[in-house]
Amino acid sequence: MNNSALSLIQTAVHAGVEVCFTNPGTTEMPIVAVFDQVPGMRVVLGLFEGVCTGAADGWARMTGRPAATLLHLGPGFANGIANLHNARRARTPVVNWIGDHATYHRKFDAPLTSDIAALTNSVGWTRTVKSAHEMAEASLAAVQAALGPPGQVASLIIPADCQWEAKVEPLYIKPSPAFHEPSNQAVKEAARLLRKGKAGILVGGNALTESGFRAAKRVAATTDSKVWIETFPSRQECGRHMPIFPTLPYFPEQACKALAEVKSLVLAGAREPVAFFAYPGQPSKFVPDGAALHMLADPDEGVDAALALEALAQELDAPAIATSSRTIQAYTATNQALDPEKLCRTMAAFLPENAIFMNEAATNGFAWNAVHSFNAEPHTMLFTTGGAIGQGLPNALGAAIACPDRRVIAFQADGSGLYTLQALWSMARESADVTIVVCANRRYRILQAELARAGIKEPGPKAWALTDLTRPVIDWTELAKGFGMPACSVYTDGELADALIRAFAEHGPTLIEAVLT
Ligand SMILES: Cc1ncc(C[n+]2csc(CCOP(=O)(O)OP(=O)(O)O)c2C)c(N)n1
Repeated sequence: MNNSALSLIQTAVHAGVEVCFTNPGTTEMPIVAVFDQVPGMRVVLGLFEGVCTGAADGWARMTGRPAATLLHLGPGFANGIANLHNARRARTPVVNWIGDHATYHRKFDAPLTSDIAALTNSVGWTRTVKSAHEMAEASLAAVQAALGPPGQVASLIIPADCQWEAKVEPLYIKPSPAFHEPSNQAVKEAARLLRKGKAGILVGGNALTESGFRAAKRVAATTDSKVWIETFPSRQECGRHMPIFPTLPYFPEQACKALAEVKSLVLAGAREPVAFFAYPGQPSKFVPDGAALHMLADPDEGVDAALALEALAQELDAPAIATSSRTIQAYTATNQALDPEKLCRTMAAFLPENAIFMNEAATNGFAWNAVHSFNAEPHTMLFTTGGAIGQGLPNALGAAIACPDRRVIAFQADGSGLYTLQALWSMARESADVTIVVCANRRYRILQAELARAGIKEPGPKAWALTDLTRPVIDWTELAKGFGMPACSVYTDGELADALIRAFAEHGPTLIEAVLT
């Protein structure tokens, strides 16, 4: 086969795209047919499009380069939108190839015809390929658009005839994901505000690296200011070697309280902090009226926020601070029933060095960010950035394929995990080194908390039923085995510790259902 579909893939491979997560159909067959001709492109089948998009996001978060998805017209793309929303909010580079009906076939309005661009536009950059001749150039343009900076979701809509027609020469160009340097003026203004005192720094985005955190610590020590980490980071370096900073709380009353005293807030890789949701009588914005907000490094402009913090430390003549790692305390199990605290403590004690920790544990994971991640071996944390649940398992799959030499842990709330459960099958098929710990509290606990916050002391049976995951109880071990991976259930911290030790000693995926009381 020597057609334009081949140019699409060859150009993408040269541009740094090494993997395609796909659930294809007839309109993508020319692309499917040429994959075997391109050795540099790995293909991974996802059994639901949300798995493909979430995996592409996870791969890109770990490599800084886009992965591709190959999806089937509007309905296939629509199935993957929630995780593309998360990718958009995380500014992750993702390239979607979406097959469409042949150009001459569209006017017949066959059953799968729809307005694909209306969907793709909602998550980022879109281009519809008009002819086979533009395929190589369009392929490169999509990768370039995805890389930004800032990173974004880039979708190419590719009619089937544009795939099967004559080959055009591929382009051999590798764009690089260079971030912009911070402006001198922004650095100087940040220094001026911080010197005035009663200031805070909100770090986020690409500031959450070791160098970014260390620079933030120097700045904070020199100016006596406080540092918070944004509530929903995309990727954060964590561990016992990192300075300890609090995450800005999720609930508005707590976040407002945290920021109540600041006279100015410097934003490094983070946007102005606002409430996730509005609540009656609660403010949408967290920074007190009259306080100054200053953008040191705008995440939407693709500025290197870690570099900006280093420049700020230099501007302030902030002395270097000796780095020291905290010692991990010897672990003793209580052998009591698991709760979120015992769960996180045990996970931290056994986390392998250099692990990737996908945290979609929801209410079970709050204590991870607040306390336990600082007392674990160095690791990279990924987080559900856009609030659309169902990112965790696919992200873990993508991260494992991106970094085969690192152990991936999917710390997974049960309700959220059920959105994209088919990721288990792809993990098993790809022998991905993922250890999944399902926090089986058998409820949508956050929604029960929201009902209580809304003042509903005794929810009616219908309202309660909408937050309850019993009746029937979900059998996670059978589900995992059905998708082709070993699994067990644990009820105490001691059992969890044993299961983790066993899982980390093996290659390939394992699921541990941690049953919470
Ligand atoms: C795509 C999507 N659908 C629905 C929601 C609303 N939602 C937020 S949290 C949640 C349930 C979370 O339950 P679980 O994952 O079990 O975590 P827990 O609250 O029990 O800790 C739901 C349904 C959402 N955020 N995203």
